[in-house]
Amino acid sequence: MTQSDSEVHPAVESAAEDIATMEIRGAATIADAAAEALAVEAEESEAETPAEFRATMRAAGRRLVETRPTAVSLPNALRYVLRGMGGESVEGLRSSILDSAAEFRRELDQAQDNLGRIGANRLRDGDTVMTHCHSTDALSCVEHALDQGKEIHAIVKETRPRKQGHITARWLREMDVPVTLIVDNAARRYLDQTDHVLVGADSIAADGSVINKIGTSGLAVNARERGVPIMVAAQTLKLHPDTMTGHTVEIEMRDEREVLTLDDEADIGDVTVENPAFDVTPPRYVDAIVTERGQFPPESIVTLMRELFGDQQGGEPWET
Ligand code: RUB
Repeated sequence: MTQSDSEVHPAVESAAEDIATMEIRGAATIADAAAEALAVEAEESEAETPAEFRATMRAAGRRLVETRPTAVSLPNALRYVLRGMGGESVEGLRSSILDSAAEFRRELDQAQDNLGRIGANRLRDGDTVMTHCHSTDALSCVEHALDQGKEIHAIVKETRPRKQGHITARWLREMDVPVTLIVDNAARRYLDQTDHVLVGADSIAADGSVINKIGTSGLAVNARERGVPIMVAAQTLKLHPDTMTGHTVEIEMRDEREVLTLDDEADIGDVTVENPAFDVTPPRYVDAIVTERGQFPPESIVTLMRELFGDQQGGEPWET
């Protein structure tokens, strides 16, 4: 059977489902899963002509890109892999996708490692970090600080409504870091015992704004008021190219049932529930954005963006 333009491989469908339902979550992990799904699509495509193969890959890209709107790592991953597609034959096209997906995934790992080494230099022996949500980039900084022989403590925010803080707490405990788990509303009180607020990012805008899990901006404002530095660990995959030309980052609104169960609603009565998944922290509340290319004051991140995206023109590689 030949796959039509609208059909995608079951592995792509399943990755898309998992991303949409947050079985796969966190910007870097989503990017990795998307690249892997494109590789499976290429490997197992039954396309008979180069045109058919290209159409199949574009359809896979479209299916994946529509899953979640805020983390730019997803379209950036798809762009990287699909722009690497080249060749005259189906076999040539297939191997170009497999090569670019493998290269992307290798670089993702490497970038996180390099970022962690740089971020760790900001942490001193005996420091306490406060975390929000679950960021593999942020945890890479802690891991490297431990490798440098530093003792690190963590105050972990629960992060309602999906409690990604529990995942962070588990990872930190696996690294033997002492963890104090707090509800989100307790954060301000515990800032007095915190040396660094350490968070990740789903997208970084050209003006240095940080888009991350809902609650990051309130935490940053409180931390600034208490004089606690705010460090954002975000590999360059999180830089949002469209914001260089004035576009804003779409904030995902999620299902009200993440906030209010049917039973709770029956008890309370009819209420409107708003459930934004992310918020925007203005650059003035951020001390440093740590990337694999070094650490940057947020206002200067646009220079790095010009260097990385300056020559990218034209439409999206998943569009027909
Ligand atoms: C995850 C989240 C993370 C960033 C960075 O949100 O906001 O802080 O994605 O993660 P969700 P990483 O759980 O809704 O996907 O550093 O791992 O890329």
